[in-house]
Amino acid sequence: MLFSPLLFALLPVALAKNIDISVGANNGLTFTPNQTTAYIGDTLTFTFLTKNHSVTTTVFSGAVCPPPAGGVGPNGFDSGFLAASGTNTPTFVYTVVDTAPHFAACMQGAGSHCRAGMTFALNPTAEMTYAEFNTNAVHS
Ligand SMILES: *[C@@H]1O[C@H](CO)[C@@H](O)[C@H](O)[C@H]1NC(C)=O
Ligand SMILES: *[C@@H]1O[C@H](CO)[C@@H](O)[C@H](O)[C@H]1NC(C)=O
Ligand SMILES: [Cu+2]
Repeated sequence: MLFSPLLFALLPVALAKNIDISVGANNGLTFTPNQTTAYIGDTLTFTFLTKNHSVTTTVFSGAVCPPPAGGVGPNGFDSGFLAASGTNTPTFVYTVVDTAPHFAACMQGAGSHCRAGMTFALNPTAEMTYAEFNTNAVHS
């Protein structure tokens, strides 16, 4: 009883995990996986495998593409442009700080990658799905 508040405080830290996301696998304009669920304290490691891309948060609908430099917040994120070259595959690590949905896309080509469906969702919901976000991006 006395110790349960402490246990609850420590549990999320103890269970924190990393999720790996490939960026541009097989020269594609893709994030693999293109959506994930994560909890506070988890990390997302984006590995940039080909070309020159970014992962940058943006709005769910409306002016989705291109995402603005710096990303859309609160608690948004932006890797900046990261170019892979041969065996040099840069990474960007984001530590999850809330359970809100975050929608991200690539800034490259003035939004052309984003409009081609280079999109990603962290903690999408039943009302704000990855599929709908991606459709919004393609049509933005
Ligand atoms: C997202 O990834 C899933 C699983 O690989 C795939 O079936 C789906 O086509 C992808 N969606 C888009 C819009 O790329
Ligand atoms: C990556 O793309 C950005 C934006 O187009 C560009 O400014 C930058 O020079 C590129 N970096 C490399 C290494 O090609
Ligand atoms: Cu891109």
